[in-house]
Amino acid sequence: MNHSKFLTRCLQLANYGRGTTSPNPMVGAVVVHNGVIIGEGYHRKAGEPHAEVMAIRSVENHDLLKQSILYCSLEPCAHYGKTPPCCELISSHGIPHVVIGTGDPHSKVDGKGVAHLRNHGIKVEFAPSPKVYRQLNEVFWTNMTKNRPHFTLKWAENDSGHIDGYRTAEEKALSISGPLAALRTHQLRGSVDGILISSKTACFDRPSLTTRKWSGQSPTPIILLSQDFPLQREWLASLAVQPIIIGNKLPQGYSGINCDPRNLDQWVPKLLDFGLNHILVEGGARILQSFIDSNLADSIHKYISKDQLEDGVNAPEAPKLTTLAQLGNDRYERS
Ligand code: AOF
Ligand code: ZN
Repeated sequence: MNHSKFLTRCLQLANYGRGTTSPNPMVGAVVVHNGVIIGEGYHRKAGEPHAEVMAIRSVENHDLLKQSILYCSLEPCAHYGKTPPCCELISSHGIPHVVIGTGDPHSKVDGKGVAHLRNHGIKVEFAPSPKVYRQLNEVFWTNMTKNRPHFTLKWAENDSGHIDGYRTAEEKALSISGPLAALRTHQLRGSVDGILISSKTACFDRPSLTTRKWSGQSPTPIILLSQDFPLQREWLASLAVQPIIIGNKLPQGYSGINCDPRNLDQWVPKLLDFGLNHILVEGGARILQSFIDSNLADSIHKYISKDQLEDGVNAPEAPKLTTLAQLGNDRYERS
């Protein structure tokens, strides 16, 4: 039996849940009888049925389940979360054979789903490599295995390696990347839960931090408070989404985490409590560098324009990136 095409179908199905499953992973499942797909399903939203449940429910003749193979992109769960364990549903239907893309890193599952199936005499096989099934849910993976949000870093620099000129808060920021890069950035903003900047960037640029140029929700602003750059109430009040502030003296009426923002260990894991599973770090340079140096840069998106500047604020030093595309005049690189 060629498992790969059915596992690929699981990935396609899982992708239908993109953008709506968080904090849960995207998962797809397929029921195959004598080489023919007789049921399909995917996980649509946290709190709603899992992919395996949807796939089994979609099979018209349940008698066929006893001679079918169930394919799923993620190990069937073994715990009562918002929904009951999928592994029990599978064994109760007498499905004799299950093929899985990758194990589930959730501490309440992590092999227990597979153990339940094998203990019930079910043959369990895995995809030859778990890589693509993990990549599909990289945010979930970071959340589960590192107990912190997944961080995507983004900046634009020019050909001389500067992200800005030297300037005062009254002077406008140097415009570096073009309109296509801006579209991509807004697409990214529409796919994350939070967007993180320093209070220096807030004071200098007064950014709106919204998803204006793409569809999707605007992320929650997360602002790292530096004593040298107090936040202006007017700017805070202008934000489309109520921000979360990290710092020693939180402004009245705003929630956040009371701590020294330079100690990343103190506040980074706590962001999960605010439902911030995926965070876009947009600057400035010092914050971006501290995320890279602390091994928190899970993904980097960088735009490089053709302009040169004699002197200015140095861009962060990034690990080697891969060129993905030319977006107008900007080279788009990613880790
Ligand atoms: C599966 N199939 O389609 C998904 C799974 O609160 P619950 O009950 O929805 O459980 C959420 C956890 O279940 C989630 O953290 C992950 O470990 C697993 N997700 N498992 O068998 C699915 N979405
Ligand atoms: Zn499940």
